[in-house]
Amino acid sequence: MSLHNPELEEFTEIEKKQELKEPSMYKVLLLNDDYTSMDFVVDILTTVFHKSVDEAVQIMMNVHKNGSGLCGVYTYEIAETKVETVHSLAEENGYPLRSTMEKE
Ligand code: TYC
Repeated sequence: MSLHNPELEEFTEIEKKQELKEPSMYKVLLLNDDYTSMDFVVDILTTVFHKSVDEAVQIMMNVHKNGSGLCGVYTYEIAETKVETVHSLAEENGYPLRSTMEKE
């Protein structure tokens, strides 16, 4: 079936090329807000993003001053899971903290 369908042949060629490439990488960013406590953001950065306390404080202050900041760069599924984890922990703790992902 597929051998005589030129559209499908082209599609499988593109797929083959994509499989040979390195995976696309995604930045995970934290966004500032006026209500999430600084301590909670530092906890998120140490537990979800595995930063040292010093680095977590630096990133948190950068987000606080500049509106957003980089937490890490991951493959699509890992980045998506980090964003979801930040949102569930924030909701469980009553904070509006938001996180987003951006293709590099
Ligand atoms: N702006 C918050 C405050 O003053 C702290 C904060 C930092 C919130 C980083 C979110 O991603 C954030 N309590």
